[in-house]
Amino acid sequence: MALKLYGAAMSTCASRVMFCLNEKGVDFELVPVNLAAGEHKQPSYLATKNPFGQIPAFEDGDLTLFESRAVSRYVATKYKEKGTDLLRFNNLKELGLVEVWLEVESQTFNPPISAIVYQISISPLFGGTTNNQVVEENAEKLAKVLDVYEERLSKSKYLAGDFFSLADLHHISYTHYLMKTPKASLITSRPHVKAWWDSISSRPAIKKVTADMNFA
Ligand code: GS8
Repeated sequence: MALKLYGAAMSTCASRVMFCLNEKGVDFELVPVNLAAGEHKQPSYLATKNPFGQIPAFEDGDLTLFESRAVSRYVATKYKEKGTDLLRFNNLKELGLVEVWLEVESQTFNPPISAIVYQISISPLFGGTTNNQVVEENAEKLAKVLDVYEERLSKSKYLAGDFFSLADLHHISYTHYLMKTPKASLITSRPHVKAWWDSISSRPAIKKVTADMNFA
């Protein structure tokens, strides 16, 4: 039975899962969820897809999952022998480092970058305005995080080592949208971070998804 991903092509969280499915070379069906129509808040969606009323949700036969990072780890684990080796199960040290940078992405990188992207690009879509103070506060936080990345990426090509992993992949969704804002300079002003971004964003499996990631 085909894997099903409930979401939208432009969604940061759904795209995170699509990057992973593509890197693994696994077929799936993207089932559109109309956020504007509130489909994700309907009782049947809450009862059978994601009780928190968000996208994405994922179905593998009779198993339903949500939380994009958990779904991508499931996919990377289930298809560990297929496509790109995203979790490095054959090398415990490498796996340990992948785990570290997966956590850094969700705990340290994601909060400031998602706040910036939300303020500049998402809030205006829903009739809101951009709070520049929130943007600047989070840009300052993200700059400090990226200083650590710059140092790390001066020692290895990717975050967990000289191999592309799920840790790098998890960064792509929000960075893709940040690069469309004036705050792209946070990335481009750091040579090692920029080289890393150029490398991970130009992978064919990634470009297949980012081609459809536009808010406008
Ligand atoms: C966050 C899901 C989320 O924020 C994950 O899956 O990683 N931690 C979760 N989904 C957003 C769209 S993100 O592109 C969403 O569904 N927003 C609508 C809403 O919350 O009502």
